[in-house]
Amino acid sequence: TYVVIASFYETLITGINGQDGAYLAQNLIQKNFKIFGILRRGSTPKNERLLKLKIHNKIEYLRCDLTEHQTLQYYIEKIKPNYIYNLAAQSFVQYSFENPFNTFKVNFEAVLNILETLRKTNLKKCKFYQASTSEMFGNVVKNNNKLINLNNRFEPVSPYAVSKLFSHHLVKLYRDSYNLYASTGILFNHESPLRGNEFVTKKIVENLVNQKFKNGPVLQLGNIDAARDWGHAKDYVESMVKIMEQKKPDDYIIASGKLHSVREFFLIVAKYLDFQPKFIGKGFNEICIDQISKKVLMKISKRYYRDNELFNLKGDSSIARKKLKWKPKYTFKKMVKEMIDTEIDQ
Ligand code: G4F
Repeated sequence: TYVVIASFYETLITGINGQDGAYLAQNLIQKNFKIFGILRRGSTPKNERLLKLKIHNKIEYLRCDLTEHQTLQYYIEKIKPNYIYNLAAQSFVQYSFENPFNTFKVNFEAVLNILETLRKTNLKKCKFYQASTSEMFGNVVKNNNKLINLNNRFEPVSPYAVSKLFSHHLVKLYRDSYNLYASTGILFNHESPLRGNEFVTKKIVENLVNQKFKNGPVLQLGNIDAARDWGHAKDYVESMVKIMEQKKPDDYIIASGKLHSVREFFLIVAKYLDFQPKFIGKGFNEICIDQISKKVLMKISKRYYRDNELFNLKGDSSIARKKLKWKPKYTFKKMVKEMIDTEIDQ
């Protein structure tokens, strides 16, 4: 007699073509999960990151606007997924100041939509993961020797952070009121070669590689003394998987616990590319020149300054490390090097 063992679990990922969605799909495909990916409606499917990882034809695509309740409910009832990872978001903080309506629609309504569907269809076996964010804490910790933990208050300072906090509370509400398995990962910044170039790390890498090899234009940055706790997206999606393996739903902080400034990030990239960077001037007049070619590499632009900046966003992930046995494989330096090497090879 043979025992048939199901070799995969049905998993629905929203935002599958984002940096995290693509790495998560790759991670779960390796573990033999069956992946359904929600893509926005449009004439051509946007799946370039999935193509880069060569997993584009291992995914079943569903076309749906996440704020359309009926379509989403139809898909969820049809697939009856074991897992739903909600990674779709308007995730660019600066844009959220310019378009708070759109930010709220995607970042809040979609979550409500999924949770309501799970409640109404009574799909109790389905585990739900919500991508929460360190941005929800704002500038709550002023002392830069201190790490942010779950006992700190939330003090969001951007429309993006407020929308994410709304959803974070919504997840807890559904977990406590309806007994749904709904967890969150409060992830600090995480980067990779798949990062979109509106974010500062990828913007710097892409620009300096272009300046080095293609005579590209001068880099324009905002506040280069802002600092972030930067990890690697591949490590962070592994934490999502571990969060969903837990018996009970909960909230976890995922972070490296180390802070690096944008200036420091820029310097590492410039030096790796054999520039000899030197900063001259102050404030909005500060520039960086390459001492070999005397070319201006970077200048400051007011355009990229935020209405409200965060200064000490550094997280304490000790609970995740202990309970989930999560341990990042990448160091900061290794991550930056991978981003530059990949950019050069493209
Ligand atoms: O790369 P960023 O745009 O990322 P930000 O705002 O920290 O948000 C990212 O991480 C969050 C997790 O904590 C996520 F929730 C969010 O969705 C996103 O993934 O900016 C990083 C820092 C900021 O302090 C910004 O002011 O870099 C500073 N910066 C300086 N010049 C710049 C620039 N940021 C961008 N995007 N472009 C600049 O020219």
